[in-house]
Amino acid sequence: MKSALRQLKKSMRKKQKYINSIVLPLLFVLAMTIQTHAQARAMNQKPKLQTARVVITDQGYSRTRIVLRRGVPTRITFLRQTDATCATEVVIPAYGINRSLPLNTPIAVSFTPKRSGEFNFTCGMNMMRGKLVVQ
Ligand SMILES: [Cu+2]
Repeated sequence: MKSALRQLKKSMRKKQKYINSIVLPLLFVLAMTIQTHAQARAMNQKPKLQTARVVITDQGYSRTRIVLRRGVPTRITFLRQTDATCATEVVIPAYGINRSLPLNTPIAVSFTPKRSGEFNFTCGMNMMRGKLVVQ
């Protein structure tokens, strides 16, 4: 009788050891995996719109490099604040865009970058230049 009880205790202890060594680590890995997947999904979610703003002053374009994500609808707002440069229009040849920029009037240019690479935006005479970097 006593030995049977001891046997039972022993087997329960074994079971507990088994749970500690196998099941708990598995649960931990499972939890980590679920969390990692959730994070990856959140990071992969595409924004609905990406925007940038370029101001044109006596110094030229306020920025000459705009990094964009491929496949995400894009709106770039150009604002010309000076008559001293020739940037009275903006041209983005890769997207067939050619818009005039009236003084002190924000002009929004919209497109969706389909290919990765570097594409110019320029003034009407291709003298002032900036780059769209599509990744
Ligand atoms: Cu020019």
